[in-house]
Amino acid sequence: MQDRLKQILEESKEQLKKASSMQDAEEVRVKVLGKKGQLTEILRGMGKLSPEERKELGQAANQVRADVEKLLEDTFSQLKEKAQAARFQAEKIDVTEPGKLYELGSKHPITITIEEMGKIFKSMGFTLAEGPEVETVVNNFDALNAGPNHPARDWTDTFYINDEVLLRTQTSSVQVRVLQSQKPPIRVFAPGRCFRCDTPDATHSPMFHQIEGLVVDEGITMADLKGVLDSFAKQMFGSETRTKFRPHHFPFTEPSAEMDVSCFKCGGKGCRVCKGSGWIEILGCGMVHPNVLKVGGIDTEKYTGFAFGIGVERVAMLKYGIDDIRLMYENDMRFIGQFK
Ligand code: 2NL
Repeated sequence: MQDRLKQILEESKEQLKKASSMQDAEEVRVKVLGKKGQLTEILRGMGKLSPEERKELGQAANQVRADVEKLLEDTFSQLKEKAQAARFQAEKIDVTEPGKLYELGSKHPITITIEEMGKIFKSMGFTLAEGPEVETVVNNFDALNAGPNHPARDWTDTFYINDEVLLRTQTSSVQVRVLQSQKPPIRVFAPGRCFRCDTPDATHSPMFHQIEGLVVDEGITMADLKGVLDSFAKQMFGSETRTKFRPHHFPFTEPSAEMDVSCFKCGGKGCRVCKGSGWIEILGCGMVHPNVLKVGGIDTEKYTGFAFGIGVERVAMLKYGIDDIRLMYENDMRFIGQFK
C-alpha cells in the first residue's frame, strides 16, 4: 500500500509537470482526489484494516493527499500566470504608435450656400422656419391660391402620395404653416428640400432646394421687398452688385416679379456666366396675395406682406461655376470635397 501511495504521488507529479492547460490539471485532480479517485479508493478500503495499520496508512495517505493538493495548487497558479502572460502579449498595444488619421469631411456646396444665405437673412431679423417634406395638397397648393385648375397641380408635375398628400413642390408650405400659427409681425426664412417630376438634365433635378422668405406686418410695401432683396444681393454677390426687378406672375403674390443681379463675374459687361446679357436671374418675389394672407386669418386691411423664393442649386452653381446640377447628387468625393 505504501508503495502504491508513492506511485500515485510520483504519477501525479509527472502528469502535472506535463499539464499544459487547466483541463489537464483538472483531469489529474479528478483521477487522484475525485469521488472515484485513486486516493479516495484507498481511504475507502481502510475499513478492513487493523487499527494500527489504519493509523499508519491513514497518515501516509493524508500526507500524499496534501502533497498532491499542493502540487495541483502550484500547477493551477502557474498555468493561470502563463495564460495571463499570453493574453497580455496578444493584447499588447504600443501607445507611442502614431494615431490613425481620420479624414475630415467638408460641407456640401448646397449646405454652404444655405448657411450663407441664412446668415444674411438672420442678420436682417428673419428667423428660421421648418416644415415637413411630405405635405398636404392644401398647404402646398390650395392655401397658396393655386386653385384646382393650376397647371403645377398636375400629377405629371408633382409627386403625389395620394389625393391629399404629396412631396412639397416648394417651401411655401412652411410659410403657410407659419401664417396659421403666428401673428404679425412675421419675418421668417424657410430653407429645404423640394420635389418636382422633372427628368434630370444639366439644370433640372426632381429633388432640389429652395429658400423662401416671408414678411408680414403693418405698412409693408414693395419698397421693403426691394430694400431687403437688394441688400441680400449685395451681401451675397458683392457690394457692387446692382439689382433689377422684372414683372412676372405667381399665383401666391400680386404683384409679382423676378429679380436679376448684375453679373458678379463680368460686372455687367457680358460674359459666359451671364450669357452675354450682363444680368443673372436669381429669385422670384412679390407682395403676398390677400387670399394667402386670409388663410392665416390675417386682416388684409391692416396687414400686407412680401415673399420670395430662391433656388439654392442655381445660386450654388453660379457661385462655384458648377455646370451640371447632377454633380451635386452623385456623392463623388472628388467633386464633393472641393468646397470650403
Ligand atoms: C421662385 C418663386 C416665390 C414665394 C415664392 C410665397 C410664400 C407665401 C406667400 C407668398 Cl406663404 N409667396 N413664396 C413668392 C414669390 C415667389 O418663388 O421662382 N422660386 C425659386
